Amino acid sequence: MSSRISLTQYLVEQQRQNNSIPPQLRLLIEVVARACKRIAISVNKGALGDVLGSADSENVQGEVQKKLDIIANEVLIEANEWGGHLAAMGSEEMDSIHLVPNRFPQGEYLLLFDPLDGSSNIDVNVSIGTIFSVLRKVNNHRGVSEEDFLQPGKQQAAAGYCIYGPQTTLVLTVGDGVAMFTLDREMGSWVLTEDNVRIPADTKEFAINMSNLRHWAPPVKRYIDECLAGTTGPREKDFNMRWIASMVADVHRILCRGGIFMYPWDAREPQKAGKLRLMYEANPMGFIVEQAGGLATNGKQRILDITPTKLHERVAVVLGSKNEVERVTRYHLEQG
Ligand code: AHM
Ligand code: MG
Repeated sequence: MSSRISLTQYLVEQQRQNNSIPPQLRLLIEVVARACKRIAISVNKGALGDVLGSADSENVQGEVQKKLDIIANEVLIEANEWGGHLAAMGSEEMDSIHLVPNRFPQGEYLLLFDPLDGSSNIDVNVSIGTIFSVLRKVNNHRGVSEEDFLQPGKQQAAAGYCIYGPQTTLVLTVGDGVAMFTLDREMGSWVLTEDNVRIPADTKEFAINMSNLRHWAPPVKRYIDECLAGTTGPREKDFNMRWIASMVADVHRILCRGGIFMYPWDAREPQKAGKLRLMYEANPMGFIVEQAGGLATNGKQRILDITPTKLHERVAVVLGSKNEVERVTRYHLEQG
């Protein structure tokens, strides 16, 4: 008999051992994981399932929605609204929050997600993913508003992502380390394949969209210039570059073997934000990376300390191997 344990077993054991998972949170995570299985089926079908290409719509950020963005969003809503564990949901693909309908019991958690991250990769058969973040509803009255969601990332009760790649893998933290579960398609179950994931503190690999180089701020330019200078430069080593254009896939590589990921703000954005969204991209990824021993900042400040002012707020992101993120952050702070 195999000694591998399932997601359900893992969650029950966590609940028993250190009480880090109340029953409603356990149910929530299982439901999200089940929704990810359904999304994986659509992703895998591709052209055969008529799920590729764009829909005739735009999301709140003015991006053209892909069919799979919409399908994944619907799957997550449908799976989560009736279970009694949630009060409301927020999504990259919805302008405002989605309340649990009155006909269902209201739970004590808030769920945020990017249903299909890396949308530009859908049609070209490159890894994509689902990212999610779980907050507690801190007020006790029945109503929920967007304000209830505006909590700093350090208050997340759980976070995770599912990567649809050569394997389908669910990565999860409930604030007690990071665990990875691989989908066993024949059995239809999530199997624990890596526990206590740790990101090495040092790395020789960076991930950034180099085509934006001319727009970067000086600290980012300095960091990348030094990496590119190789063995004769100040870093005295050669660096390698990877850019998948799916944050989920880039972060997954960093969790598996270290590295630094950056999506900095650049001169085209007077707001000094970035491309990525704080509440359903940077916060969950920041939580996971920190739980694996890495760091996540916006260049100057820890991402998990930022109090959001709106649901779709954007943020600059620097995350991954501790010593490299510290270096980039130092360069920003030195610059003032
Ligand atoms: P999406 O949520 O619309 O897919 O956009 C976010 C994605 C990230 O996954 C990725 O890191 C980034 O956008 C890629 O951006 P670029 O097209 O500049 O390479
Ligand atoms: Mg995204």
